[in-house]
Amino acid sequence: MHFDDFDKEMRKYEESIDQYIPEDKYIVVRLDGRSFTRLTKRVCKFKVPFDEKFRDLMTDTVKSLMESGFKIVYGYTESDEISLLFHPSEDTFSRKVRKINTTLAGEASAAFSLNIGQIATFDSRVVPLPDKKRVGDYFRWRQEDSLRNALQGYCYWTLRDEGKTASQASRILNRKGVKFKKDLLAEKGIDFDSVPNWQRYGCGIYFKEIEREGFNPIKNEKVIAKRRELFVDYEIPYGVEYKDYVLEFLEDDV
Ligand SMILES: Nc1nc2c(ncn2[C@@H]2O[C@H](COP(=O)(O)OP(=O)(O)OP(=O)(O)O)[C@@H](O)[C@H]2O)c(=O)[nH]1
Ligand SMILES: [Mg+2]
Repeated sequence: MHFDDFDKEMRKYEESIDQYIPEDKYIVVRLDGRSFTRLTKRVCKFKVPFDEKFRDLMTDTVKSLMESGFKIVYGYTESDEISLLFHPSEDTFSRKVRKINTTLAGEASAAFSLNIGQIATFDSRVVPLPDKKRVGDYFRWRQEDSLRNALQGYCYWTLRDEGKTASQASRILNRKGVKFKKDLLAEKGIDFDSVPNWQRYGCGIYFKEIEREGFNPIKNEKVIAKRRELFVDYEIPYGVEYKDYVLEFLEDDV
């Protein structure tokens, strides 16, 4: 059989489960560290419940992803997960799900592994969203997840610090609401509403236009050069305001 025919015949199997994100859907991609409970507790012994070194590894990974060639206008990270918002005009790989997922999971795993000095991997899923309202809801959802995790983490580690075993601490917190948990922390002198913003709400990463002073040796004069630099926001707004904050990035001129 001629190779071209053979190629066509075989490729149809490879392409049989390919999916594409329609042009009228917004693209968000979420990546999550694989078995990071083990990595953060046993392998690297990061501080609990939060460690700035771990946070910086995550924000550096988001920066690598935002510079990897896709039109990503906003990145968000909390715990071991990353969410990326694509510009509506994104058409890399014809918006093929397989290519987007595998490329970004590969980039994130490589960047994080190089920075930490050992193998660490991320999974990736594309989340197609129907409209701006849902884009806003998506990011508010992940922010609520961050807030819930932070409160749980503070309570759990406070109980562990005072000598409770893992199962005792989990039992005490099982099915308890926000008020119970905040009161528990208050009794131990921790005002949960005052813990650092990034721990409760996560970090936002976006491009900022920076003006840098340069020198033109031909004209022998100072020049102002504009360039886009990635900026990490550790003080992102919460709730409805966060939604407006995120949606503005969709208006970015890429
Ligand atoms: N010590 C420490 N751990 C952290 C920090 N941020 C996130 N983690 C841990 O990262 C883990 C993330 O949880 P998951 O993604 O649900 O669990 P996982 O073990 O990665 O499991 P899979 O994602 O299903 O592979 C949790 O155990 C968190 O406690 C941090 O700043 N310090
Ligand atoms: Mg994980």
